[in-house]
Amino acid sequence: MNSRKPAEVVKGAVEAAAAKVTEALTPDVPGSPGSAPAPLEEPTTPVAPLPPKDEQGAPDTRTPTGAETGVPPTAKGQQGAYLTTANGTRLRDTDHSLKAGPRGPILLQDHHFREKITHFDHERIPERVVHARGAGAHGTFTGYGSADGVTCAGFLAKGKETPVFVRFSTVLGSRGSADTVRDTRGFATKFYTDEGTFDLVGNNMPVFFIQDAIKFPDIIHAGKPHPDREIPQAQSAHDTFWDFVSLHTEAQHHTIWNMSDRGIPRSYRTMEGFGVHTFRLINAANETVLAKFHWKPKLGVHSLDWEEAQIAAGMDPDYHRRDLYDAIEAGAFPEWELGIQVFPDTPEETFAGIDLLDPTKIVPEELAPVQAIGKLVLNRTPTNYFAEVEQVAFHLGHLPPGIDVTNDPLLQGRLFSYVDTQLTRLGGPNFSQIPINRPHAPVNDMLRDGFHQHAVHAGVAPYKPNSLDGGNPFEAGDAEQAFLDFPVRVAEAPKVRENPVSFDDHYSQVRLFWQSMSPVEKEHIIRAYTFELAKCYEQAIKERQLRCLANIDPVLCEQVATGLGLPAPEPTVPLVDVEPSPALSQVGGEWPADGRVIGVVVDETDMAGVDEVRQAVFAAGMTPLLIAAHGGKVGGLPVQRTFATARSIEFDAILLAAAPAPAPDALPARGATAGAAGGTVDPRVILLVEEAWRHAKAVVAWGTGETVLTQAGVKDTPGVVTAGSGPEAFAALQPLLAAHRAWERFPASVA
Ligand code: HDE
Repeated sequence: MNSRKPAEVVKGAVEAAAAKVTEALTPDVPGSPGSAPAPLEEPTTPVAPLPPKDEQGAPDTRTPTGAETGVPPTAKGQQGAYLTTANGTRLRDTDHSLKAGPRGPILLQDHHFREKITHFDHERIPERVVHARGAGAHGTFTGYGSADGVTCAGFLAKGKETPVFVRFSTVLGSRGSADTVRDTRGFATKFYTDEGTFDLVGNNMPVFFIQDAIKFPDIIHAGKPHPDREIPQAQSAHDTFWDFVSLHTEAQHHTIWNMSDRGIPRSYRTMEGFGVHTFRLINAANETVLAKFHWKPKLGVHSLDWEEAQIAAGMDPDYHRRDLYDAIEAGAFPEWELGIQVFPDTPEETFAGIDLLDPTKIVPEELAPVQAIGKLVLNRTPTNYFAEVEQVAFHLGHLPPGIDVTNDPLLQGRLFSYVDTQLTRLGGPNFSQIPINRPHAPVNDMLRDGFHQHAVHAGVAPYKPNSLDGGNPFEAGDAEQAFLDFPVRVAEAPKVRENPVSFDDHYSQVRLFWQSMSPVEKEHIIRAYTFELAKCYEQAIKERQLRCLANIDPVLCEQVATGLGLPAPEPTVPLVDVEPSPALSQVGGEWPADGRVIGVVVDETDMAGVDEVRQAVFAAGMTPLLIAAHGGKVGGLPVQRTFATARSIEFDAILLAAAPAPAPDALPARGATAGAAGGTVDPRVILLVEEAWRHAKAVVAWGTGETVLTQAGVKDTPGVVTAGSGPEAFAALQPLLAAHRAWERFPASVA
């Protein structure tokens, strides 16, 4: 019998298995499903369970009330080699139910059958009513100390490291919907701080559709599929959405963000994040400022092309989830800086005439710069999606000392909604005891019992005042870092159901957004409105939204009206002069290319050059995927994609090392893209290059690869380059990747 403590035994087994696996692994491209290669034949000898993959993390090992357990984080799942019942009895057979003879019937006595099927029958929990589709990762937040003057929150102190879990999501779609749909993205961060958990539950857009939380069911019912046929899934391009936003004009600002390229991010790694609301920060001297939170991605803000997003929704519906996990696995850890815009805490709660409590308004960065206060690095993927990503529960009321809420009516309503929704979704009031939600600060509440209670509470007096438990737990004061509900003065006013007058301006900032866009971004916005409205059935809804567009900008309105075949109406509100905010545009600038994916088209030609390129791409922190006529190896190098399986959306750029002749499977009967194009190059390679070109991606050829450019008709166009060798081709590619897209390929029609 092993006399060591169970935790030590588990630790030993896990570490021994991990050492074995690390020896065996020589990873090149990310995406391997397990931590060790699978053998061809079914294993027959029990072994200790394999450890998680190198890049996988899991919730910290804490008790339900926040104390460290000392168990290694890898000791999460099931640790033994033998199959057991849920209660630990070893099982002989799980493939045959217990029957009265080989031909049945099944006996009611079969407790293993009943346990297995019953548990399976209850595997699902209700998906989130919004933000159902998501992906999450673990990481670390490091404070810069630069916020010390405005908040006493300890996790922002210089050099202080805090574990975090982040969940990104779409809003409208169901759990199984595609990642790349046009929508707002959630960006929710759980900081496990020493002073209690802080949840910053933001989006990738800085404004919201509504100014009052009471209207949340209205906007969501309008955006979700129609209740009769339950279509369309995860789309805003339908009558009920446009019916609502055209009638409810405070939604117009958020709507233009959705219609812009921000609605189709390239990656979660290339999204900004926003806390949206204004928060109140409190420093050690009990002085306050108002502040808005921003996440700034290290890689810059980049988006997909609309056609690319549509192809991805079919070819790889998990596009963003895969990108996040592959990047972490490849060591290209996603990074953001947390920043704040700071405003004086005045009784009016305005800044430069902008009402800070109106969640449909931004404060342009040119008026109040974003000051960096810390850095977030995501460096661990989940070990188990359900346990971590599905069960994580965020709540705006999870605030540490030094950060307080304001009276923004949207924020106030959210403070109610998040706990309320978890009661149903996670089946009771004890969801903060689920491993991913366990705080890292000690918990001494007087909340007791309830469904799924995991804590074994000691003591007899969960009430105050008491003398039986020595008076514990005691209330804390300033000296013990207690949370302070800042005593904000509330103006004397009647109890009413109405908004402040300042909330009535629904258009000036929409115009500001439009005017801050570069010409190509404006073209994309025109395209998006035209597409979405053309998908509406009701003429009246299209006409009504055109009236809204007339109040934003006459050019925008005219262009969309032309596409819809309708007259452009006149504005009904004065078109105010606005100062554009260049920070809102994502075009221009140069950005690191970490974790980008480069497709390299090869045949047997110049495989030495291909190998050099492959090494250089890895060394630059990117992933090369070789694309060839068949799988296996070409010229001794492993092939990741074939002409039949590759699609342009997987690659940020294409390198052409060769002009491969049509492969044996280039047959129209095998697929619509495989038909003979009449040229000397495989038709799927031509399609790959044509699509990459349409999506403004860089295409670089060397050697015979140049023939592909000629046959695809893209030679000598912006962002398409020929080079003398593989290494020269990669050198030519790098500045093109830094600029993200070659938009100059497509001159814009609007200024
Ligand atoms: Fe949410 N929101 N929300 N929301 N929200 C939820 O909570 C709600 C709003 C956001 O990855 C729900 O646990 C109301 C703004 C994110 O788990 C629910 C209102 C912003 C996530 C809810 C808003 C957000 C949610 C559904 C109007 C950006 C996903 C499941 C006042 C600042 C969190 C859940 C995750 C999720 C309510 C508006 C962000 C129903 C009532 C504004 C990122 O409680």
